[in-house]
Amino acid sequence: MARQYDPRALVEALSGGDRRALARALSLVEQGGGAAREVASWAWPRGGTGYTVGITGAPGAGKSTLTHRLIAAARREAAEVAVLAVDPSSPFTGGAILGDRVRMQDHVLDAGVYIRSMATRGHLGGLALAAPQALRVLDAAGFPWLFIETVGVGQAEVEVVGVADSRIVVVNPGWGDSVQANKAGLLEIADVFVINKADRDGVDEARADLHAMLELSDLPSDAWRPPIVATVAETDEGVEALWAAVGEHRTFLEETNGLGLRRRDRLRAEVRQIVARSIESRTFEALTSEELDRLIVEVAERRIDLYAAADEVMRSVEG
Ligand SMILES: Nc1nc2c(ncn2[C@@H]2O[C@H](COP(=O)(O)OP(=O)(O)OP(=O)(O)O)[C@@H](O)[C@H]2O)c(=O)[nH]1
Ligand SMILES: [Mg+2]
Repeated sequence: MARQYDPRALVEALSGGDRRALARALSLVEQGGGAAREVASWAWPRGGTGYTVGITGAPGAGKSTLTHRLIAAARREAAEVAVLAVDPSSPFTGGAILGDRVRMQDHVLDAGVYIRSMATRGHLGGLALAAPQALRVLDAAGFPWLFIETVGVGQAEVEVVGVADSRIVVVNPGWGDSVQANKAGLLEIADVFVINKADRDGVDEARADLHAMLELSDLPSDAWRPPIVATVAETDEGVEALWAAVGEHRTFLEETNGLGLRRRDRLRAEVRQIVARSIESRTFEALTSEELDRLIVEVAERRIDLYAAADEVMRSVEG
């Protein structure tokens, strides 16, 4: 069989509420390649109604427990929720994702909640590219709330959570945890800070750290100031306040046209990424590996320099 599932038919079915079609479409997106592209293309015009909330922070900070609580908060408003749990950098996702599944299993019998995990499959860039497309497929399925949880605090996580409209950064009590998050670039992307595990000592220290860093970041006076919310995800304490903070951020974005701008920035970055990737793959398709080897030998023997070699490669695609 040349093609097991027709992307167009899958997208039509999933936007009509067919969850099995949704699962298949997401698998195609995860696998990448031509079918992923087709699914994304068919899904795009059907999306645009969902609002994405990203949740990131260090491993074990309590992201999954919080996500599970936020699902419940959204469900109290009778809104349907889709959750994408991704682990961009760890090759050992099995355990973490399984843990998430177990933690979120309260919701498995709720037809208004759809939970999907995505693992790295060994290449980092792949997931950074696939995660936004997976969100768009979930968007096309009509979920008004889309949650994306990423594990860890590396560049890949920053990139993945960057697709979200509102971004929650989770830290734990004590000095220094938020400084780590800051180093990883999370301060810049945070719309709401959460100090989770507030049942432990050091909430004030964490709050002071965050305040100090926010002061230093020198935000313009009309910019959104990320609120700092303390939670105990285990007991649901502070979760209503967190949900309210997300709602306020959303309102702020919608009322200031920030949402449209933020989404356009994101789309611009993604289109650039796609262009860069296709130029790269086209370039190396135009060149045989023997030709490339010959060129590299010339560089290695210092007959030409690296830039000249790169120019040579570019010429092969132009010519
Ligand atoms: N004391 C305390 N423990 C918590 C709280 N929230 C979560 N935990 C515990 O912290 C551990 C990690 O919680 P998770 O929700 O799995 O954290 P996570 O950030 O999703 O973890 P990874 O996905 O593995 O990075 C679990 O044992 C939770 O029960 C809290 O508010 N207080
Ligand atoms: Mg988790």
